[in-house]
Amino acid sequence: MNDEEKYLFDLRGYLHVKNVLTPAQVADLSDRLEERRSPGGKRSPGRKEQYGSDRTRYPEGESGAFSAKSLIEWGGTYIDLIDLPRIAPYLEALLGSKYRLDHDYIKIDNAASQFKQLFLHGGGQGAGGERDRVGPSDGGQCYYRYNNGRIYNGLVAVAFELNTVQPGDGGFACVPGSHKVNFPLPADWRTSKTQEEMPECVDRVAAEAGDAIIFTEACAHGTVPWKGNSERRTIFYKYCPHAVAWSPCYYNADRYGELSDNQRDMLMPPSAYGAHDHTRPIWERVQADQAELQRLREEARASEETPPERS
Ligand SMILES: O=C(O)CCC(=O)C(=O)O
Repeated sequence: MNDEEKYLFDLRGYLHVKNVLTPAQVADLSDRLEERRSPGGKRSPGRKEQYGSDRTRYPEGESGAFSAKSLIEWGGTYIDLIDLPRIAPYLEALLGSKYRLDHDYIKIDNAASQFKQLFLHGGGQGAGGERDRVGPSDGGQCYYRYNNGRIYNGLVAVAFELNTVQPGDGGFACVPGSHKVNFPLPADWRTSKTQEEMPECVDRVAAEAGDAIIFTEACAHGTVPWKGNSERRTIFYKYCPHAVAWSPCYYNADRYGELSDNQRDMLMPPSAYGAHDHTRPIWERVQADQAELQRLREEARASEETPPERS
């Protein structure tokens, strides 16, 4: 992260980083999404499409802690995104040397989302206050600070665009500088039903396919009602300091095939040590126990589903 980028991030609370993904990476991410998205090629307009490990979604009937859905299960470039060499220096500058991936998801905007209103959340030293969706029980967790030459953040999002978002289409927007503001967002500005209603202080960010928008969740932000002719498909990977967790469920690094040591470390559950000789063996054992539990559950479910043989 160079000095200009540090200046801009500190000033605005977000950074637009161009050409992060190659066309081949965009194509791979896109193909893997579409494979899962449209059984039989049919899309149901108006249906809420959500994929990934959003903070409060669990597969039914499972214990949430180690079994939340994740885009990482989709393999290929979804695994590479955990620790992209182009993005890692930004995360290190914004979060410190040991940070963890907390959750991931994809957001799709199209004609069906044109009536979804902009809901600005986060922002300010208390990150939006007690009614805020980012941290409803303690908004202050979603902090942005600068101290003794270092930047500190409670949660940093990396949004990877799979489609080009033209000016005026919609997509990511924020109130630049609101990560440092001392007053709550005026109530009338929190929601806007249309683009025309949006307060002037909101910045909309147009981006090309393959670009990334890195933002602190402490900056008031949201999604602009969609007006584009095509779709916006955006992948979010959200990172936090190693001792912090936003999602109530953790990744189980044993579930996603081959990962690098760094990727495994970044999927570790939170602890004061982060990925460390003290914590690694403990979590590896917990993950192995969870995998065994899951195997036993699947076995039990399969035997319940097998109809008894006729005598
Ligand atoms: O659509 C966007 O880029 C904003 C997403 C958002 O509000 C969030 O990640 O909290």
